[in-house]
Amino acid sequence: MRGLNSEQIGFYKDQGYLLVEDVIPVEDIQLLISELNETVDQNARKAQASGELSELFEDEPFERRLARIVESVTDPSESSFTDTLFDGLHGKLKTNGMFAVMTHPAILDIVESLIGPEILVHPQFNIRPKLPNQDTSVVPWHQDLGYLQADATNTFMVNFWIPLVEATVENGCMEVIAGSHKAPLINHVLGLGPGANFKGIVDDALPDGEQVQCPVPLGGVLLIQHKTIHRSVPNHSDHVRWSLDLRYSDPRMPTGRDGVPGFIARSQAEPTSVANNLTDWLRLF
Ligand SMILES: O=C(O)CCC(=O)C(=O)O
Repeated sequence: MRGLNSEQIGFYKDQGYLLVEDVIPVEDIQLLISELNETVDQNARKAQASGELSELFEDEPFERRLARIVESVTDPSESSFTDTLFDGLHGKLKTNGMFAVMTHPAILDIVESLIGPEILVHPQFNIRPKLPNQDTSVVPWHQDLGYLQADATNTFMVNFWIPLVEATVENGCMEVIAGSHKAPLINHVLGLGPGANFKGIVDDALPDGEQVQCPVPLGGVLLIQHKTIHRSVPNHSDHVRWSLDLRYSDPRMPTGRDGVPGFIARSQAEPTSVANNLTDWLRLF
């Protein structure tokens, strides 16, 4: 696959979202998964050493180990346990595995087919381990622009949501409101979601439009735009719904994140500006 075809581009521009299957071969996300596995292992050992965890669950696979660890402790929300266990497992992870996915040629080809050959990996990105029945990782309706400075309003962003395990309705996939990217930026209020920990849009302010559940098989991606209204549903499975959300834009346009650098992943105009590896990326900080 080299980018999106015209039918896919038409759907994405009209509906504000697009599901694309078979984008990233599973072996190409394996380095990131191995890094996460390694971090889970180290964190579990630290929690065990400090007496906060009795069993390491070493034989559990990637998608279940963290969930089993959390289930096994009496108060998993105790902050020193949470700090130890989730250290390096959420948010803006900067590793070789993350760099490899962010700069994956199949992903950049999709971006190029939408915004051309000048491509910035946007500074706003996340890795998310969404645990079973965990309120604080259920994200309420929002637009990504609601989390950015207003100068990014006219920046066309290609936002990717990429599962690291198959994402299903049961384990907490994304939902989008079709066509909602054509709405203006809607007021975002604090304290929404079942954990009251996110900024989002109250139900009464949602525009009309079909609410579409978006399961994504491993290797697939969900694309949205910065005004597409979306949320994630609760994880009622027995495993962790690991995912990444990444954004791409034209480096000449405002990112809405002043002071936080993204990095250039492709450029015809200034090829020497491209970050070729993790070291080049880290050098920007
Ligand atoms: O992964 C999730 O649960 C939510 C992701 C999200 O809201 C986003 O990428 O903006």
